[in-house]
Amino acid sequence: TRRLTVAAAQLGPIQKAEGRDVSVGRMVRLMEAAHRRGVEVVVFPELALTTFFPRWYEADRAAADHWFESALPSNETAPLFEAARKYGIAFHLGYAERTPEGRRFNTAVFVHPSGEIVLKYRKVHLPGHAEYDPVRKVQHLEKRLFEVGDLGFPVMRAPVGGAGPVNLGMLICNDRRWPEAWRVLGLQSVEVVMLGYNTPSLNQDNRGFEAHHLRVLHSHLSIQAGCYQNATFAVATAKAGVEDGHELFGHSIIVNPQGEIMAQATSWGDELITADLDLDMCRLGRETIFNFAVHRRVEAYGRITAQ
Ligand code: CDT
Repeated sequence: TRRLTVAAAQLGPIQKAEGRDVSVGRMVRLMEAAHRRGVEVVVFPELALTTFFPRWYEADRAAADHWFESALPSNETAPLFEAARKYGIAFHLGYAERTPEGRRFNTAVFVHPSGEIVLKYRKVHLPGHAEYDPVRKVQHLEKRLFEVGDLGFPVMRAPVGGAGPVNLGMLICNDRRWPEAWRVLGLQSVEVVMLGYNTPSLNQDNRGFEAHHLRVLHSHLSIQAGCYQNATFAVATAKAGVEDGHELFGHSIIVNPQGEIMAQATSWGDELITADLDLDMCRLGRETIFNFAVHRRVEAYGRITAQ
């Protein structure tokens, strides 16, 4: 059997005034804990290095540039790469990317223990709005701060830990609510989806219908369905707790291809949850009910990609 030990490294809140030295220090401690538990892959959240800054409006877009990374590793993020090398652990990191051409993306990378960036993904489903919204108590300015990802939904077959080559894919936060995104990964026989998120406990647009207690349900429902319908594992890692008065719900999970939750975070702080994945478990769905080559009916799906 092909086995892989993975961790979701949930991060508690990062306040607006806190620098990357604080977040990176906490992340290195989580990697140390991962090493003690025999973990081979650590998954950090979306935009893991800073507070969830799309809640803060800046009339001048360039005034938000200090939240972005123009190089990876940088002096500030180098300790993550050093810990990966020291412990032989691969890691997934969500961060705000500013390219040499000045383009901005909400990005995630998968880094081999050697420090090589093996896979990069840029968030496709950007939620929120582009202009200041006076009706909202909290802004969600991803459409202002980021371009729509231009890399599609890549899956990379890469050697990881003792499992040998594994089909790896990524989603970022709001992407998890979109079955099309999961299916594009499933069509590439993804085996482990790495997914970071920052999700407010309160939906500012709820119109009285999305009660507080349904927020976690909707997150888990999406991830569990995505895993089951595409015969994949997922490691879904939250940023959690209260950032400058704004609550993120946490509840990081690791899910198997049957859609079952294998591990779940129970705190709103820094917390490592782990699971031993038997990757051969992906074969059941892929070879039977979700054997896409046999059962998919693309001739009936035209509306999915029509504009
Ligand atoms: N970060 C992120 O994508 N969060 C969204 C919140 C949507 S509310 C505008 C999410 O789907 O969890």
